[in-house]
Amino acid sequence: MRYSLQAGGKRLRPVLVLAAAELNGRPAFDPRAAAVAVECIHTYSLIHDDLPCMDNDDLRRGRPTAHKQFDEATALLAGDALLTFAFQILTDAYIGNAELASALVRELAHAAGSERLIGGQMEDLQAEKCAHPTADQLEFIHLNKTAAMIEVSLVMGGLCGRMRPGPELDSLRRLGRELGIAFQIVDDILDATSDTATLGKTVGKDAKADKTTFVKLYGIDGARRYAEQHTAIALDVLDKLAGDTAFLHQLVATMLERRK
Ligand code: GRG
Repeated sequence: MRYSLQAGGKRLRPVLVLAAAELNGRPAFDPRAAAVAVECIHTYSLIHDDLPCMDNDDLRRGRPTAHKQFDEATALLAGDALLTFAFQILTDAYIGNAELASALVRELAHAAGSERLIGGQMEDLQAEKCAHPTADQLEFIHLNKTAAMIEVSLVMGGLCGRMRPGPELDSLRRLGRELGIAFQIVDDILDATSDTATLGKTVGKDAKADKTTFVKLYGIDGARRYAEQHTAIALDVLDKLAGDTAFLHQLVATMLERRK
């Protein structure tokens, strides 16, 4: 658990939790536990995604993957434990506010469950058996596999900032969806154009496996334009939100230019 969590990574999701929590000034509730919980789920999903029965990867965050460093059983259990630990963190940290704790647990459970993160992963596995997955299928996979965790990070931050269900939280969800798809498109572009040393994970796997990606469907330039379109919508949604959106604006725009 420590090996994979402490390997680093961009920490995008926890930063989104903190940034959303601070949109309306000093947050009502400390968002740091929520931020760590999201990163635990994200790290678990990477450990399991790298397993031989999934993507079978040797390198992650610049280090051997957990099953390479230890063994498959240890990697499986580390992932399971991080998944469970996320909910332990939330219930322990927010025990003094049952309404907030249950809202955070509910959001995270939905995002990480069979209808979002795991559902997206399952669809991804099914699509590999399909000769020509469609653009709609690809969008569905990444709305769930990638965007769900980005979306829930913003929503959990909003909840820590005392946002209630309604237009503000709905805007954060929409922002997360658009940013999530843009993030995945850039991920596909980097897989096709970057190198293993820079990314800290094996590149070129999608093309080698002839996997349907945004790059395969639209080409590098087309994918880039598509990422720009989603980013523009994300920024538009963000700019209509009340509060100090400057940091999130810069973060969302920067994700389009990321190199890893
Ligand atoms: C339940 C068996 C089982 C597996 C779960 C859901 C799942 C497997 C895997 C999905 C994980 C995955 C690869 C999602 C794609 C999203 C993505 C581009 C992840 C990489 O995120 P970054 O670039 O990573 O933010 P860092 O390392 O920077 O945190």
